[in-house]
Parts: sequence; structure tokens; C-alpha cells
Amino acid sequence: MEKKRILSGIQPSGNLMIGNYIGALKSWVKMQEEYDCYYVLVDMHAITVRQDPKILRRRCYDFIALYIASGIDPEKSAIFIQSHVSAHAELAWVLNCITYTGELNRMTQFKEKSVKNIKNINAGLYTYPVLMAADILLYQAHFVPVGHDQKQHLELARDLAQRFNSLYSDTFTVPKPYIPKVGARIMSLQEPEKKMSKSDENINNYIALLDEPDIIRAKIRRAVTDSNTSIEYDNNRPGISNLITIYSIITEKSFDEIKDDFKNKGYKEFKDDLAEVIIEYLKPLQNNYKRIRNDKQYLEDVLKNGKEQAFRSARKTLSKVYRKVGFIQPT
Ligand code: ATP
Ligand code: LTN
Repeated sequence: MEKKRILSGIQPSGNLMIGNYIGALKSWVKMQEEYDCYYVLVDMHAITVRQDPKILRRRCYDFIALYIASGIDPEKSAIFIQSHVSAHAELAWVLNCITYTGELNRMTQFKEKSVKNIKNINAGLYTYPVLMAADILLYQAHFVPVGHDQKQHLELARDLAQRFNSLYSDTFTVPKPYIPKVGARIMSLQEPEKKMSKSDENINNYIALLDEPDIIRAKIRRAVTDSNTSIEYDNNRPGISNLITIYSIITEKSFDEIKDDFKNKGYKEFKDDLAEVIIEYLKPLQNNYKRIRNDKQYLEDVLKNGKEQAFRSARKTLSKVYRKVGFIQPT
């Protein structure tokens, strides 16, 4: 039986952080055993927000090394860069022509990013979800492992697949989101009512995957909690609940077990323990990273292979799409 397809992507912006790992990368690693996986670094998405070219270039290598250091195995999964496969931009155009502006106006990420980038509300930011749909539909992905914030974009990708299929004929697999039950929305450390975000201006809001132990200790110590004292998950106490969620995912202990373990202890002991737990959790990844990032030739080889694999699959879908919409084949 043929394996089902997975596709997912991350933008090379900011610093890859623990929320990206728990919400997405961790599932990517797990899924590569059972599925045919395509993991893309979406550099074309990243330029919807102004990027310094030098930093962007360096960060692309950093992120690819982090994918591998996290456990994505290039022998099992295709790892590639979006701009290396021009079919993404080409399919995005065709999909733009079946997307209604009303649908894009509803996208919460667009609204949030417009507020943050008031001087640069560009058309790319607006049509960003269409490019994301193209990323997914090109590979006929069955599942897309993402955090909760991407659910709305996934719904649009499903709608566009169904719309195209019914306007022309069956062409695209209709993708399903794969969102973890716990940890799909890790919250900011300083402002726990908003999601943790790797491009946050305040680096104290997140734990980067490459943060040094002392930085992790300081960030957790400073994390906002409340005036209560119990170490107990409670929707009305977003700060402590977020820290408990992170603790629970890493240690695989339930919220009740954690509550019992810290029954007669305070925030300080819990936070100290949490910091150590995170440091240990990230250690293997950080060690792998140093080795991989220093081997530029290896990274180039991984990207070359990934691009070739992605290109074959993407071309097949794009040719079908071009034929169906009535474009004549070049001779
Ligand atoms: P940026 O701040 O640069 O826009 P981001 O932190 O939102 O970035 P993305 O590149 O947009 O990260 O997303 C990468 C993956 O991480 C996506 O699958 C996204 O859903 C997931 N993700 C992002 N933030 C969180 C979070 N706070 N909790 C869980 N998953 C998250
Ligand atoms: N929009 C996503 C990143 C992204 C993506 C994708 C995720 C771009 N293309 C395809 C899954 C599948 C984000 O902002 N996190």
C-alpha cells in the first residue's frame, strides 16, 4: 500500500522556539516513520514581512540545520526550500484566481500581521494563505501537521482544493490538519494571553531552541504567573497553565501528577524544575545542531536532494492543473 503524504512548512523568520517544536516539529519527526513526508522552509512566505537579505540567507541554513537536529532525517523525508521549486508560485497564481477576496478578508493572521506591520501591508501578506494552499496541494498532501494558529489557513486550503475539483475535475487531495491535542498553542511567557511567536520583538516571550541554559533559567524565572500559589492547571490562570502545559509535554506527566508533585511547593521550585527540564530536553538537539550547522556541504547536499524530490512531485500536479484550466502545452 502506498504511504499517505505529509507536507508542512515553517517560515525562516525570528528564532525557532519551543512552541514551534511542540506544536509542529515534534509531530513532523514522529510522522516521518509512517508517512511520505515533505518538509519545506517557506522563504517566499517570510518576505511578506521585510527581511534583511543577509540575515535571511544565514537563517535559512540555521533553520534547515535545526530541522535535521530536531530529528528530521533527510534519508526519510524530503527537506527543501520553497523558492527552489518554482511550481509553488505558479500554482499560487492559479489558486489566486479561484479565491474570493471575502475569504482573505476573514483571515485572522492577516489582520494581526497588518496591525504589526502598519507601514507594509503588502499584497503578499494578503494572499499569503493562497501560497500556503499551493504548498500543500502541489504535493497532494493528506495531512498537514501544524499548530492551532494555522487551522483557518488549512480550512482555506481544503475549500480551494474542493472548489478546483468541482470546477474542473478531481485533481487535488483534500488535506486534513493534524493538530496535537496538547501543546498546539503554547503561550507567550510575558503575555500569556497571546501565543508564543518566534518573531516576537521581546525575546523574553519565548524559549528559543538554541537558548543557553542560563538564558532559559532567566526567562522561566521571569515568566508571568499570578498572585495565586498552587501549581494547578486552570483556564483562568493562563501564565501558570502554560508553564504546566510545557512541563507536562516534556515530562509526559499528567496535569494531576504535576499538581501532586508540587503540592507543598511554590512557584519558585516549580519554575526552577521546569527550567532544568527544558534545558535537558533541548540538550541533544543543541549538540546535534552545532555539528550539522558547521557542515555546509552536507546541508547543500540535503537541499539538492530535497529539491529534486519535491520538483518531481510538484511538476506532476502543476502540469495537470495547467491542462485542466485550458493552458496549451508549450512545444
Ligand atoms: P512568526 O512569529 O515568525 O510569524 P511563528 O512562531 O508563528 O512565526 P511559523 O513559522 O508561523 O511560526 O509557524 C511554524 C509552525 O509552528 C506552525 O505549524 C505553527 O502553527 C506552529 N506554531 C507557531 N507558534 C506556535 C505556538 N505558540 N504553539 C504551538 N505551535 C506554534
Ligand atoms: N503559514 C504557516 C507556514 C506555512 C505552512 C505551509 C504550514 C507555509 N506554508 C504549508 C504548513 C503547510 C505559518 O505561518 N505557520
